[in-house]
Amino acid sequence: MKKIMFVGRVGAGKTTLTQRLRGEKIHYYKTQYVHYGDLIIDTPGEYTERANLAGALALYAYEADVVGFLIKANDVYSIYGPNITCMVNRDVIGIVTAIDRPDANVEKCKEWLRLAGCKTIFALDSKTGRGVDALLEYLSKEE
Ligand SMILES: Nc1nc2c(ncn2[C@@H]2O[C@H](COP(=O)(O)OP(=O)(O)OP(=O)(O)O)[C@@H](O)[C@H]2O)c(=O)[nH]1
Ligand SMILES: [Mg+2]
Repeated sequence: MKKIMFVGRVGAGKTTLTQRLRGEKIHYYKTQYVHYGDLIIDTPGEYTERANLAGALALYAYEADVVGFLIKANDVYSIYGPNITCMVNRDVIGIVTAIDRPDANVEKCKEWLRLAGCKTIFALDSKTGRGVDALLEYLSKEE
């Protein structure tokens, strides 16, 4: 299995996806510090949003095989700058979460992730589980 680090703004769905991938009961928990697990590194959204905390993410990225940029499907803007993936020295994949919400705009989010530089993008819903298998399959493939 690849080790993945999740980044994304507050509420993007990093912790909910972590719970889903681990087969845990889904419950709301505000991430307050970096949760460093065996295969998943879950980070607080503030680390992605605040420049003075973002440096910590670079260090944790060294410990991961792949970094996942998350955007929630009903988000109204993207925090990822154009081609920002080239700043990460690991593979970066895009993940659109909450695709089963009635106000989801999945294609818009995929476009934001493509602009950020993500070549591989998954679209899923951690609550219903739709699309999660494709991500699991990607993570379980050794390269
Ligand atoms: N319907 C739906 N709701 C989701 C999904 N992912 C997250 N949510 C909801 O969005 C809210 C925030 O999700 P979190 O997983 O805590 O977000 P986070 O990215 O970990 O946020 P921080 O820890 O604050 O950085 C919660 O109420 C979740 O239930 C999803 O795939 N589908
Ligand atoms: Mg969280």
